Amino acid sequence: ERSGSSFNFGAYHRLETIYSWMDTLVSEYSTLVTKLEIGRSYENRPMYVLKFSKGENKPAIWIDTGIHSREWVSQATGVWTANKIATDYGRDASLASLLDNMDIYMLILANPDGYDYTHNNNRMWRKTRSENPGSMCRGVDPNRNWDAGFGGPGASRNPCSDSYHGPSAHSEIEVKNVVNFIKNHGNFKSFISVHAYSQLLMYPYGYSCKNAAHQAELDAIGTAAVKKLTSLHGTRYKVGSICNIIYQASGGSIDWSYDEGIKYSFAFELRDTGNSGFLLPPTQIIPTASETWLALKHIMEYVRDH
Ligand code: ING
Ligand code: ZN
Repeated sequence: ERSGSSFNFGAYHRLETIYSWMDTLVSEYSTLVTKLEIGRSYENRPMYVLKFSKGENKPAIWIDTGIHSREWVSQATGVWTANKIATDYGRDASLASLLDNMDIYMLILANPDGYDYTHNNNRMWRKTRSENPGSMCRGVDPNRNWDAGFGGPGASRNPCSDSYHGPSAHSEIEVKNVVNFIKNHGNFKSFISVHAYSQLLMYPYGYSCKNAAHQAELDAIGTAAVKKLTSLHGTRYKVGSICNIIYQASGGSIDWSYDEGIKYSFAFELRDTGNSGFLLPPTQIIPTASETWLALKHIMEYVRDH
């Protein structure tokens, strides 16, 4: 049976359901999609990356969703997007040309322990689930833990805080697994991290309000991407650097990827602007994913052509 007909993309799913859907997708589209385990989480859950590739190792695009576990529309958008790439490959010429030139890697559950915890214990959990010696509070903010202005403004040294940066850069195994994978691969051209909510498309920096070297180019790409996003349902987005359009935040993933030389580093904040916040109704999953896809495709096509 086709994976698309048996899986409800307009619902939020548990970790086990998403993991078994991945196997269905891989078996349905085995000439395009493979599943790689990049390591295990703190609680020993596998971290799976879906690789979309036609042949030898090409320059690549990275997309992660769900680094913050409570931002459920992010993981759901990841699932929808992976299915979209697989099903559209044979019928969308521009996607075919994209995959003739580049590989796409998607980490849909970037924080598997946290995601499980949001289903079984606390819907509002954001961080990892690692133990903090000397504290009763668990978890590190996995988007304050990267080696990019680590421990600077916009992160907390309090283990009980939702923005706790952790004891050292890459202390979180979930972050370290991605760092190792990106470095070993060595040919990522774009790094895209998907959060919710606020309706923003952002580029570096977050650890400082200084301009990135490619600020003008990144802003132009982001503005064009958001124009396409808005064209579908009228959803309005703002574009800018993290520091300028939300807040100063150190140790974020796209600052790390950018400073590693991955020029096309972006972070999305998906729907909405706070009405439902993290509890976005499932009826909005497919509209959110569909409009986001137009922006993602714009960025990926730009990267292919530059
Ligand atoms: N927002 C992001 C956060 O980690 C962000 C914003 C993105 C900061 C990229 C730094 C880098 O705070 C949410 N909603 O998590
Ligand atoms: Zn987030």
